[in-house]
Amino acid sequence: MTDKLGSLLSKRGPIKKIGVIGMGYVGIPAAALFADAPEFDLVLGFQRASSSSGYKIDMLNRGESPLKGNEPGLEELLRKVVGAKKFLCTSDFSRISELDAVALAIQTPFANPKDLVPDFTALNEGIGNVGNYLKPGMLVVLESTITPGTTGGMARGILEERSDLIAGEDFALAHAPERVMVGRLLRNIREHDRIVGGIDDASTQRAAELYAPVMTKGKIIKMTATAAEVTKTAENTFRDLQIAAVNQLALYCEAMGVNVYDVRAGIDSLKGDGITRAILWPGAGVGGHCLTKDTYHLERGVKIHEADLDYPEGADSIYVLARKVNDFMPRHMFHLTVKALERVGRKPSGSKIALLGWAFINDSDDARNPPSEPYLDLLLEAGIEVRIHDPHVLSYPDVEIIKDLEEVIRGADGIAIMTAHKEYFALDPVRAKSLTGRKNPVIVDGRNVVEPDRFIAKGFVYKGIGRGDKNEHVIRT
Ligand code: SAJ
Repeated sequence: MTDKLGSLLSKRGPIKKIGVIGMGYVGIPAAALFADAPEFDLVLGFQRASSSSGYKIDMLNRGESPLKGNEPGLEELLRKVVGAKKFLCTSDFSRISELDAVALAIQTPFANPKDLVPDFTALNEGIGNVGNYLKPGMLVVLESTITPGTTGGMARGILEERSDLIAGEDFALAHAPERVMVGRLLRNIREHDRIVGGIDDASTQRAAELYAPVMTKGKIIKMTATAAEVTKTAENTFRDLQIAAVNQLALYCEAMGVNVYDVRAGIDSLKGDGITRAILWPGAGVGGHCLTKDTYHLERGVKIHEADLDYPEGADSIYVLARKVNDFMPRHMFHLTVKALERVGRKPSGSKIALLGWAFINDSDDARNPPSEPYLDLLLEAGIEVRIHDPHVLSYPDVEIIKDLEEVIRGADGIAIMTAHKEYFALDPVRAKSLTGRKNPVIVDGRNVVEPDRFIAKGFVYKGIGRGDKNEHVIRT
């Protein structure tokens, strides 16, 4: 820390005016909570007035949430902070110059995971906008999940080049990654511990000052900017790895005629001193905006330091392998579907499948990178006619989502469950069978939603991920 930054920050005093760039699943709840904190006077939410997302500006300034799906407490909080004139959404980026702190919450997808090439277009534009209006003594925080090294590298470079100011001397710079999940955005920000990593101690301290007022249960965990970037990408990579481990176990259990859920319960039973067991749930795939890409951010981060990496000669990264296993699960669902149809003498071509669940996660409308999409592509390639049901997802490009579950099942040769929406746990084998009009309809369960015996008893041909104990059952005629 240079004394210069320290004195600039103390001269500026406590953070009062905040900006949040990117009005999405991360930026909107963050801005609303900052605005609701008595410590802060005003929060500006910055949104480009683009044709695709400009509509959000007026909605937010009416106190309405443009986020789809149920987000407990968010709409009320927005109405409150807009009503109190503590939150305003604008596309006028020049107002950044009047702020004490700016947080960037912009999507960081991968253009090409294979070559580890991220698409930082939107992020760079956001950082550039901050750089254009940056003033001495301001704090810039990156909440987006980014490749380790980005805060002190690319982001710092753009900010310094645009502002002619020096990070760590004239302004503070930090990474404080988001840890939110749809359906509980506000609670996650309030209750999860917050990783805060500055390019220097003053930046870390200033960023901690920004987040402390919005946290109820969570505590601030301080570290360097790069350690914070690794923490975020690694925590999602580890979750993806844990899911891949149980997905691989599920494939093994199918091959060995064993029920993975018995095995899982067995493994999970070993508890006690020093034994932590986080065995997750197998399923039809891993979707969403986070686990599908954060591994590649971590891999890209270490690639930059490749020269110093000591790793088994010629061995693949277990993290990338985990991605491959999880990306394989929709194809495994396809293989199970074809095998089930073959058991009733049906060729894939010309068969009809009712695909249940388009959202990437249960009881949500979030359809970012849904595992159902690669599954659908494989079904269509095989000449299978598909009707899709999802109780929450309203629309999706080039895909028709039908709200009437019975209409989707009517006349189908089989049912495939891709998302564990609670509605599907009530699926009735008698009603479903009569809707299909088939003597032996098939059901392929990608989320262990149905009780196999209830369906097998009614003449269904059952296949389930990890259900080696049932997948070759005797067909009841
Ligand atoms: N999934 C499984 N088996 C499991 C858990 C999940 O197949 O046991 C699948 C889900 O069906 C879904 C995908 O994985 O398709 C992702 O599910 P998720 O529960 O990880 O949901 P995300 O991606 O929204 O949330 C993750 C969380 N990360 C961690 O818990 C380490 C969340 O805390 C992060 O805030 C979020 O990523 C993010 O934004 O990074």
